[in-house]
Amino acid sequence: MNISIIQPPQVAWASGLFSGGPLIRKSTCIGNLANVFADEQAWQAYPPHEVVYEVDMLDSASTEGALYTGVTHLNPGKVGDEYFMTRGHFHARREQGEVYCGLRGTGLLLLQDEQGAARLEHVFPGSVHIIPGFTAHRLINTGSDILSALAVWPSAAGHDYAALAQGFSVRVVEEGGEARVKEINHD
Ligand code: PAN
Ligand code: ZN
Repeated sequence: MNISIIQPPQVAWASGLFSGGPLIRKSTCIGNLANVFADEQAWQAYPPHEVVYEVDMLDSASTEGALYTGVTHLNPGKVGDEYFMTRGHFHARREQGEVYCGLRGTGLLLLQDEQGAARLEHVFPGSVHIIPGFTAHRLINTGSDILSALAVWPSAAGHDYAALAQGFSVRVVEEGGEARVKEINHD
């Protein structure tokens, strides 16, 4: 028998950069994030093509039972006093979970259940985050470096952005040089 030994793709843990695999890259710019940040005027004042985050994903199988692997690189920055963050989503298949691992930079992972109850976890190099099903998730960069986090999730999970059109129930802003969590009342 002639068994071949395959060279897998690699991720550089310190930077989250992939090499050696077919990759798909998706950039999300300020202009793509309408109604995400609270300060509409500050958002309008940004060049729309300024990149907020990039996701590099291994181009792998999308069949039921398969897993996707991707790294999100979230730039440091603020819109008004609110830190740069990902759009955030529930999975279209609500019961499907995900694992995030912090690689570079510091920030927060905002988790919110379907009843609107939110919690936050610190993200840092080496942090491991178990995101259960039925839980929306968003990364927030509260540091001055790029925040990079590796994620593994079921290919069949899908993304539901519309369910959070009203927004999450907390916002994280800078106040006096520190991150402060503000609760939002949507009623
Ligand atoms: C991540 C996210 C990534 C970008 O790969 O998709 O951080 O965030 P948004 O999708 O909210 O723009 C993930 O959670 N996948 O399921
Ligand atoms: Zn997800």
